[in-house]
Amino acid sequence: MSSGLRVSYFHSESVGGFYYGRGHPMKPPRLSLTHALVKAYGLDRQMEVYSLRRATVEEALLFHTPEYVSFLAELDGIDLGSPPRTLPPATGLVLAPRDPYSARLARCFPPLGLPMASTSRSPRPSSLSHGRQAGHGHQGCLTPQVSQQSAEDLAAAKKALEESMRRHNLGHDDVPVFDGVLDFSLLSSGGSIDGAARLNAGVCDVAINWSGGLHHAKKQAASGFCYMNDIVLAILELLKFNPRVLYIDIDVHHGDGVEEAFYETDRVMTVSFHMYGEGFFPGTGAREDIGEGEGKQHAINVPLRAGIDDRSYAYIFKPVIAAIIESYQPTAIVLQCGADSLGCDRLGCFNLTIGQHADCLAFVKSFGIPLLVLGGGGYTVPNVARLWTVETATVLDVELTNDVIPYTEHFDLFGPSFKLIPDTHAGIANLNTRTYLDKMKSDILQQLKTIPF
Ligand code: TV7
Ligand code: CA
Ligand code: ZN
Repeated sequence: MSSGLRVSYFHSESVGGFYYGRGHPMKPPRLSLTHALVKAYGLDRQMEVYSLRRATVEEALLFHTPEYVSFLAELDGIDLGSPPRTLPPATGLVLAPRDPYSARLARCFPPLGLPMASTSRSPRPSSLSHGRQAGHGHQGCLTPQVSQQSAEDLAAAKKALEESMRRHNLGHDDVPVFDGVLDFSLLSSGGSIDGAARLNAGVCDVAINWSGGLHHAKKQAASGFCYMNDIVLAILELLKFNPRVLYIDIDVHHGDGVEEAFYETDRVMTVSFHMYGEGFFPGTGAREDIGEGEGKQHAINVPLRAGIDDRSYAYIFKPVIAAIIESYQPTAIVLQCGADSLGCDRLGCFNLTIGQHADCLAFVKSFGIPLLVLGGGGYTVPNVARLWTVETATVLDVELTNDVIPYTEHFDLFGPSFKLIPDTHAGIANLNTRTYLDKMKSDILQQLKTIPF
């Protein structure tokens, strides 16, 4: 029935309780939905299930700057959403509404003991920077100290805050400062780092963290729904024991944050398949971007056009990945499984089925190299849960039949088909011609030949 592969899987219910704000396409409850389905199929009994540990600030600092992390901490320690504010109304900043799930989350957040960001000269009482304490309400009213502040001081503080927000690309629609944003990021990162550590220790063959895969975060800036780059942190952990790590990204968006982090090293090869052109986010990942310095030829970009279907995707994915593994000989692989490359995704414009997406994972797994499997994008929520459940089964070599899904408390969300594998075929034209794909394939094989291995 199952392969005997040792699989470590990371999940905590708390991660599904975060809320990016009204109308935001990134919906953490998809992680709870995925886990509910994984359990309903009994997959949790065939692997080791671990809670997400919060990455420590020290771990985060292996990639992110102290200034950025302490700014996130500072923001997360302030109850930005509930008036009366201890800060002047931050006009022009997008603040997420109160998290409806927050009451369910026990958030005990210890003081960070980090130097505060430059905005620490703002007139807030310093106790605010120590974050929320479980069981305490939000700090409601203005302290006398604050109410005595002059208008100029408040204006200066506001300006400093806005300046920091801008510098770290925070607070606009894509990357709102929501309640618990640092907590969410540390949990996601902790799962990916621990997965990497278990692979390093040789105590599992595959590690899975569906709450990871947040590939856009930069060392000192948020981007594209991502605040902390769990993938970079996990790869840094893998690099403690692995001479060469291969990163493969099948999210519909370019894996820019991971590519950038390792652009100048030959110890990590990054490969991203993504929609490219027509102003599609983030706009990077041209075929010509191949790495620099020591890292030259070690970034591989596979820019694709809208509407790519199963056949075209497999046609480019399999030979390219096989050639990369053959020539680079990675000792560990990280696969970002963003579900927004499925057909019918709310943000994506590819046309993959769940079957093909999972086949990519099966293909990568078939090389028998220690593998860290991560989540990522995915905006048609029930399909994200379906895909990552099927992919968890794929890792375990368990075949799930395409029947009505088992009953869970979320059953109603899986309508109208209620099937495990619904038709995700979008009526969108495949603009990737055979000629285009052939040229790209031969370009990439050529790129690999120029690397002296
Ligand atoms: C890994 N596309 C992340 C993918 C990040 C994509 C974008 C939105 C979007 C944001 C919203 C929203 C949205 C319907 C979609 C140029 C802009 C255009 C914000 C409206 N609805 C991952 C990021 C991408 C936020 N950003 O790879 C709140 O779409 O295209 C852009 C940038 C400026 C900002 N505006 C969009 O999958 C996890 N954002 C509704 C509410
Ligand atoms: Ca990608
Ligand atoms: Zn994406």
